[in-house]
Amino acid sequence: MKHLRALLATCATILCLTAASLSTQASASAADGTPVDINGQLHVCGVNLCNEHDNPIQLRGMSTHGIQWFSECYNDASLDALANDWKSDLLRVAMYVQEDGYETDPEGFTNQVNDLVDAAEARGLYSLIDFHTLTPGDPNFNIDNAKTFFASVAARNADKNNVIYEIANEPNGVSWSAIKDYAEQVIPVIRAADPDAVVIVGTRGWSSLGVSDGSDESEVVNNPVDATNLMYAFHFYAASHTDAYRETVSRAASQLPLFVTEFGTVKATGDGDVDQGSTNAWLDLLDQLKISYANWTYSDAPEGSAAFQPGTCAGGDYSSDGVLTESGQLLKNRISTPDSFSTS
Ligand code: IDC
Repeated sequence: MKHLRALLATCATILCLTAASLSTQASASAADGTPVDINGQLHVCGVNLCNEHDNPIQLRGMSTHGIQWFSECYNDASLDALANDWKSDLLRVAMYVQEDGYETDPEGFTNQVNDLVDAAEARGLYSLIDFHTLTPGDPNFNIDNAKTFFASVAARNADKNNVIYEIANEPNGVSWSAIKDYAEQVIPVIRAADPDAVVIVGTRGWSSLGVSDGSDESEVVNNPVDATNLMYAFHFYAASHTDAYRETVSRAASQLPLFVTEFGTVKATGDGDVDQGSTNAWLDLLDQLKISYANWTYSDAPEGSAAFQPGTCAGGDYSSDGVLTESGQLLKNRISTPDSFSTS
């Protein structure tokens, strides 16, 4: 009996080794390099985000909080933890325009964004440059700032292969056609400097594809932005946005390239209790559809959506389990599982 068990165990090991060696021919893991090493320059292929091998991929990562408030949280130690402990693929750099953001110091904020792009690149992470418009909700209010900012960051980062541009965080109180007009003015500015980068545009109703305004994805499907290599942002907060929003994403995902550039585990206020059930339902759906995501926030803000306990950034230890909130623990568990990037 003992021998039989040993024999079975040996067979299982052989099968397992065979399966492992087969799978390494087709997919790459962390052992083969960083997310940027493995995937290189990204592009949109059909409704997916594809790597340089033309295979659909999903990037999983974290968003900064507003960099005008939480710059203390973004440094070598925190970004090492994001790359090495969390095994994140992505850092979203949330640069607010209002609320003491870009408009108060264009040069300073542009430099801060570029420094974070470099820090992500040094660790093999993609960086999402988020022009974080929020209030007012019409992105056209900021169009001159958007053109100046994107002309600058696109020229400066054109030769890098880790940059994705998000041109409007959450349009609200504005029609889809006004958002589309904005996109069709800002995208050519980016393309003139950095022709091959993926661009993401926000959608109506706080990037809900219109659902939070009583509409749905059809307004985009029927009147898409006139640009290639473009994705549409979808945002959700798991305790506020549940089945109807998941159904929209399930439907829309076969028609539009979607990227969840921001989501929270809590209510849309960014605070309150973590909704584990809804968050896991969302992340299972995004995994299944290979939709990339960034979680709000990689910060120690005193609110339920933050990944770290208040005071963590001043302390400088980002790795102990004790520094994580419930939201941070959930996201670290989800993000640190192996990627399945296909390289063949
Ligand atoms: C919230 C922050 C909060 C800040 C507020 C106003 O968590 O600390 O006071 O913005 O700037 C979004 C926005 C994002 C919000 C977040 C939570 O993109 O800026 O952050 N949220 O309310 N959309 C839906 C939720």
